[in-house]
Parts: sequence; structure tokens; C-alpha cells
Amino acid sequence: MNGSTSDSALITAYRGERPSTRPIWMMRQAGRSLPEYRALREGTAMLDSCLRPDMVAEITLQPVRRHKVDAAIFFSDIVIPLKLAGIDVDIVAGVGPVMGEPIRSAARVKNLPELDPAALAPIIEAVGILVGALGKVPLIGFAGAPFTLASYLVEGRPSREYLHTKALMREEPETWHALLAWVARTTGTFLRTQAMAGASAVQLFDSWAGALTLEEYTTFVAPHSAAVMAQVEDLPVPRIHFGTKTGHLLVAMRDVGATVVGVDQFTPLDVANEMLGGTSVLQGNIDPELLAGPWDLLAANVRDVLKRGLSAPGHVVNLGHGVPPETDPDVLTRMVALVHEEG
Ligand code: 1CP
Repeated sequence: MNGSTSDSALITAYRGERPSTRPIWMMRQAGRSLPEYRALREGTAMLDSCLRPDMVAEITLQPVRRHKVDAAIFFSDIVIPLKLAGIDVDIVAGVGPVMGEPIRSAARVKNLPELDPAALAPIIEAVGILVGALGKVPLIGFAGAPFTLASYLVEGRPSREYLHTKALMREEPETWHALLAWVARTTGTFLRTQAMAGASAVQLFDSWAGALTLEEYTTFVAPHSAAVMAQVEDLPVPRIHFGTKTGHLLVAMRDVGATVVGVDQFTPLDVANEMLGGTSVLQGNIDPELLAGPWDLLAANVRDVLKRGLSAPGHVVNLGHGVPPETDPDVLTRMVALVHEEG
């Protein structure tokens, strides 16, 4: 909001202009692929680390220093606003978010606690430290979208089928909409707080929305994701919307109020651009699976992404999903350099 990052390559590209080099950052660029992260996190539980502003700032800065990426992404997790609201949630190593008790009944939904904005003080403090340390490098704030967060709340843990989630959606639509409205308020507060504290862009992660048909998405999810986007619409920050396996949902996900569409590796960027009518800035979509293989295959994919990205009005390079934890960080540094050289 004070303009310090407005001329950065990232924000220029998010505005739909062409900076002199193509900007790149990577989802999950902070975290387990970095030895300095593993060393710092030793002995501290994941969600505790997210509430220690000095630790959050250091972990967020690590990949910026090491890889020279064009943006920092705030180190936190999508379940943090749920925890701060009083939900019994933990992150279990090797599993992901696990709830003390799944939230599936009308009675439990009715009794969900409202998030007290005062609980977000550690988030505001961490963003403040980061914005000072980053200077001209933009900080991206983020939040989980209502469907993805609801899938953890309803299933109680990570799932790939979402059976309970879809059953609730279809069989008890009133309870479903009440649940998603609560999630939208809670996660939207988390997102707005980061932007107000100084984040230069915001990304809404609907990682698992690809499990829905277009009709299910439009009826049961889109209004709630739109409510989250509406919480930051008055702020001068680009709004990115991302999910995986969402080729069939790209237009609907843009239309909830995104200014940038995140694309996974399964939809080529020129195809995505055509689906979106050639009017949306794109972000993506190097195949994360190639990070573990021969450099030449990865480099060929990077060049292909750079070429296809030129079809869109603006392009920010990213992976199609997060950095796998076992990735060799030197490969990431080399990939960033390649994008900067050739992009
Ligand atoms: O101990 C650890 O290191 C736990 C691993 C870990 C990390 C590093 C988790 C547990 N969360 C995070 C940080 C995190 N989570 C970030 C900031 C770091 C960065 O991007 O550089 C972000 C943006 C998230 C967002 C997040 N959490 C998403 C959306 C993005 C995505 O990858 O799709 C999702 C779905 C989660 C849930 C979650 N938290 C953690 C795990 C392992 C998972 C996924 C579980 C599953 O497979 O369902």
C-alpha cells in the first residue's frame, strides 16, 4: 500500500504488464526441502512455529535468500485461522492437518466459535517484521479456500475421496452452507489481516476443489470463495486463486473475484489462456515431478512453460503444485536462474 513493491517484476506481471524478466516463486518454497528449515524447526511443533513471529519471518526469508525468487510467501498454514478460532486441530508429521473431532453435524456447525481478530496479533507482527526485511521484494499472503478447509474439518484428516464432505454437501445443504459461511469468514479474516499488515498480493488455495464437478463447484462452493475474495476486494493487492486438477473449473474460479489464475501442470498455459478468453494473468505451471529427474527434462519443461506463458496478458512462473519435501534445493536454485536468464 506504500508502493515499495509496485515496480517489482512480480507485481508488474500480476498487473498484466511485462517486466524485463519473468518473475518466479514456488508454492511450498519454504519448508522441508531446505536443511536450514529442518534445523530451525527441530523441537518445535508445526503450528507452534507458525505463531512465533521471529521463526515465521526467518523461515519465510530462507528460500528468498537461497534461491533469489521474486516473492516471499508467508510461512503459515491454512489451518492457522481455525486453530486461532479455537478448533482442535494439529498438524501430524507425514500426514497433515488432523482434527480432534470431525465437524459433520448441524449441532457442531451451529456451535463453531467466531475468530477473535485479537488472536491474529502474532500474524500481524510476523508480517511487519517481514515487510521491513524484504524491502522491494513482495510478500504474498495466503489462506485456504472454504472447500479445501471444509474437507479437512468434515473428514477429520487428509482425504483423497472426500466421501463425508460430499455427502454433507448433497444431503444436508443447509448445514453445508452454514459451515462454509463460517469458514469463509474465518479464513477471510486471516487473509485480510495479512494484506492490511503489508502483504503485496494474496493467494487463495483451493487445493482440492478439482474433486468437484463444475455444477457442484458453482452451487456449493463458489459463493463462499467469492465471500473470501470480497474481504480483500477494496485493497490494492492482486488476488490469485489456485487449485489442482481444476482445468474444468478455471473460469468459475476466476469468476469468484480472482485477478490472477493459478494453473496446475495438467493444463498447458496457452490452453488455459484460451479457456479464460485471453484476459487473465496466469501463474504456473512447471511439473513438480520433474524436479527429481534429469536436469534436461526439467529445463525443457521450464522453456515450454515460458513459451506458453507468453500467450497470456501476464505470467508469473510457479510450479503446478508445491515443492515436494525430498527435492534437492540446488535444483530449485538452478531452475530459478534459468527462468531469470531465459524468461
Ligand atoms: O512439519 C512440517 O514441515 C509440515 C509440513 C507443512 C508445511 C511446511 C505443512 C503441513 N504446512 C506447511 C506450510 C504451508 N502450508 C505453507 C507455507 C510454506 C510455503 O508455501 O512456502 C503454505 C502456503 C501451506 C498451505 C497449505 N497447507 C495448503 C495449500 C497449498 C497446497 O500445497 O495445496 C494445504 C492443502 C495445506 C494442508 C497441509 N498442511 C500440511 C500438509 C502436509 C498439508 C497437506 C495435507 C494433505 O495432503 O491433505
